[in-house]
Amino acid sequence: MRYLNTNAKDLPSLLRKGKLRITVMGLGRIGLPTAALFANAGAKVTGVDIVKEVVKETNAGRCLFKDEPGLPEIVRSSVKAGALRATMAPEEAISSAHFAIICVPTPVDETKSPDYSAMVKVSHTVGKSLKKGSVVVVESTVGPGIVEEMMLPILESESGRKVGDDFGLVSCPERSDPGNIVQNMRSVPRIVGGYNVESTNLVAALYESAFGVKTIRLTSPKTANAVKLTENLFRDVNIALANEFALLYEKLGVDAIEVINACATKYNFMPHYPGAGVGGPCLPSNSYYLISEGIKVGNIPYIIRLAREINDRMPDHVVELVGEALNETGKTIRGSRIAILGASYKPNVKDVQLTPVEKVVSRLREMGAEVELYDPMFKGEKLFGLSVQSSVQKAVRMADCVVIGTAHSEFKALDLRELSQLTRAHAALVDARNVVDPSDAVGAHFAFRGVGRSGPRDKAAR
Ligand code: SAJ
Repeated sequence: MRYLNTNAKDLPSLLRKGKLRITVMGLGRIGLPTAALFANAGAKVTGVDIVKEVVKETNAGRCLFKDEPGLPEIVRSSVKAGALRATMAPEEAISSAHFAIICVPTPVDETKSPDYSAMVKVSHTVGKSLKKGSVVVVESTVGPGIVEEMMLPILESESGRKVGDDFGLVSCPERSDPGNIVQNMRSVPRIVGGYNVESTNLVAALYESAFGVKTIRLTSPKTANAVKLTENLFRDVNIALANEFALLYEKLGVDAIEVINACATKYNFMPHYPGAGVGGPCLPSNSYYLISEGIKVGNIPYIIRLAREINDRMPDHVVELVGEALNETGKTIRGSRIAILGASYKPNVKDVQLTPVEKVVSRLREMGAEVELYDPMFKGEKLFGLSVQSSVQKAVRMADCVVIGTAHSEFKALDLRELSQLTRAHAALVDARNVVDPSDAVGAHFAFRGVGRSGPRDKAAR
């Protein structure tokens, strides 16, 4: 079947001549950069989103993700050049597209089951207007088999067309690090697994020529989706192992960070670090895609499930450390004023999706603490029912305890002696993200605790 009446060899020139029409479904933190980079590469791109504000801002050349280096400029220039436009009306955009690229969210619901409702909805929408010869590309992260077993039948029944014969279907999962997405999209090799070889080769040629990246061609969408989950769950499980070492070594009086840094000198040790837990739109949910597929075939992935439990318990451990540190100063959590520095789920991004810090804040408030919050990405905004302070200094004023929840770059330059002048005397300091040097904290007369740190001790033991 010759999709698009062309082949992988001729596709790059079609792109350069501006003859390629691409429609991106979902203009979120993955969809918008995907659309903008294709437009930047010469394609005529239409972005479809259900949120009016997103469509309006995009058509005005503005980008909501200001924390994504390089993205605002590419969006502005692509819209100005007429290569990128956004709409809430999908029909025309899909029926005229050579490629329909799906970038809608796949969260988990409160029972930790994958919520594929957006995938089902977009499959119906795309199916209804699917043009003969076009190719559907799935970038969203889903369980292995969801593309073949859930999306494909909908696309066929809605379009009345046959996959393989009339249209292509390919998984090309996004592999971009929020906070570094544009650079990642232009450098990290892409995984491409199609319903057949022709569609796989075509989509591989598309990403190679538009993004300048290498591609790994795989035998099926199911395999491509398994790759995406395997790399994310590998990370989640290794973070859980680091957290388990931290909990154990704290009790044994060994500094887990010192241990991990030393292990990292060995060629086959990939360091992961303990902390307040695992947040974000990806890792806390991705495990459940595989767990649910495993349950369907009677195979429970125990390590993956246990890793989730360990990582999900880390916020409570941070609260335990706050209690311990305050006790050392003769205080308790109840009635104490606690300043939390950092709300985002990871450094230097403006994103609190499933951030462990929210659990820490609500737990401390439940226990009767007065909580102040500061995050450089959210100055002056409301988060977790609190007003985010405008500066570290304002947040820590007269605090009994300071907690570092996110390793934002700004906190790496914290002057702990200055900080101790602003807090109550001999306050507590809990580092949940390995930001400060324990001896500097002790040197500044803080009662110090850190995740994986074995309590206050002198320089020699660091
Ligand atoms: N974290 C730790 N210890 C570590 C590393 C991370 O506690 O050693 C925590 C972070 O603080 C954060 C969470 O884990 O709360 C996730 O951090 P992350 O760096 O994995 O960031 P994500 O979730 O934004 O991005 C991940 C990346 N996946 C991998 O590196 C395998 C990214 O490449 C994916 O594209 C992204 O998921 C995704 O979209 O799936």
